[in-house]
Amino acid sequence: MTQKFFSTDKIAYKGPNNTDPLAYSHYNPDEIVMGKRMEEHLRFAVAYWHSFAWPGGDPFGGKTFDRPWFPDRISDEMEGAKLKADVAFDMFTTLGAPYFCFHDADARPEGDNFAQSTANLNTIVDIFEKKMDETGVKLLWGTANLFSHRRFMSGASTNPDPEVFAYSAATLKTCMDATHRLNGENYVLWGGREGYETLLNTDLSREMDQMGRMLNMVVEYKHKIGFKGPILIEPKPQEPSKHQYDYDVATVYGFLKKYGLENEVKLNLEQGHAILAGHSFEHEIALAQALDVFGSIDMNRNDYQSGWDTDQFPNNVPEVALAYYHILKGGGFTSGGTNFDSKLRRQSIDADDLLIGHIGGMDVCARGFKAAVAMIEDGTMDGELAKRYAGWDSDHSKKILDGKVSLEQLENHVLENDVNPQPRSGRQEFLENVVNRFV
Ligand code: XLS
Ligand code: NI
Ligand code: NI
Repeated sequence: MTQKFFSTDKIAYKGPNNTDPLAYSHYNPDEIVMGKRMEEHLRFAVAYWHSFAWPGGDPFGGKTFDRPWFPDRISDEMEGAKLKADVAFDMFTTLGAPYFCFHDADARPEGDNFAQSTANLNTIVDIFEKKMDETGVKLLWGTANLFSHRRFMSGASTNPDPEVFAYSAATLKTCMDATHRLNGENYVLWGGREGYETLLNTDLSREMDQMGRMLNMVVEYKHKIGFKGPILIEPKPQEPSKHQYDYDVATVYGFLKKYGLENEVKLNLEQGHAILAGHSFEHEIALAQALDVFGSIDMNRNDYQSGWDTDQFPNNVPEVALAYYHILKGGGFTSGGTNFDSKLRRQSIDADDLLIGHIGGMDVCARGFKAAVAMIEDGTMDGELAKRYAGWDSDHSKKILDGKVSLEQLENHVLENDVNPQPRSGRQEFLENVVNRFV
């Protein structure tokens, strides 16, 4: 790189009274919390696509960002891709972000055919490998973009044309190979256009079977190449299609069960997608944990009024705190992490806006995380929960759950003991007030 892109090369932690926009006020990677460095708890990742490939368009207007690696600034697309990688790794190290995530299409130019696209990808993967070695930045997950190109307009694995299914399978293989080579810690599948607009032209049950088959092939291939990280599905209820097959955690779990994959595949949960599905983020996290399929998170919010997947940087500490509260209660991240699948607003056109967006996101997550830790260490919430269900600790109740008691026996129990349960307060306001002590 000849010219510096950002105005600084290191974002430092300056503490809660900091006013420097290019410094952290709450995210202190080295701070020990619950016996571990904060960096190891939160496992932040930068998303390659929104920060470096997205031009700032909306349905009413095109590009607002003027990046030196965009095709109108540099005619050799491969040179553009290399410059993009330079700036991307410069940003990861400037932020001190330990991880990144990418799709094939973010990183390499599309070739004239599949073989050329793959060759382009592999050239960039060589560059990534070298830069990862030099910087210590790691890959949280890789994924395939099976939704932007017009060949995928009717879906990838759910396409009515089996040759699109084949093209998608081939692309998935190349992206899994790339992720494996770069020691990616997970592999993500977001459904993209796996859904439909109208049943007038859609055979829903056939499309689900196609998708189930593809997912099984992905799992078979993962074992074949010895990829150790989990395959993660990212649920989303709509956008781009009206009805997406991966609607939410509950829907995806049903899908995994039907195709025999509930022990093979876990989930990558995005806050904005939870909101689109009419759920809170913590609901999706807690449900995935209850079903033993929690994997990783995309920590980007939606605008509550617009109803779109606006992919904004998080800025709501109480919401983020409850998300981490549940993540921590489930034991914290293993292979997963906190990926910012977030993009700038299209008027934020300066290079440093990219840094500022991520700094804010990381600070909000750090504050929320510390609040969650304080809630756990305080123990009031857990104590209240334990009290609420204490009745189930008795031997008699345990027998019920163990399947040793019938309906008739319970009738006898009620009659013999003159059982007449009295309602007890759910104490929601009290618990909300407890949460407010920490956020
Ligand atoms: C889109 C998704 C996408 C995935 C990766 O809404 O969030 O960005 O995270 O394909
Ligand atoms: Ni999204
Ligand atoms: Ni996402």
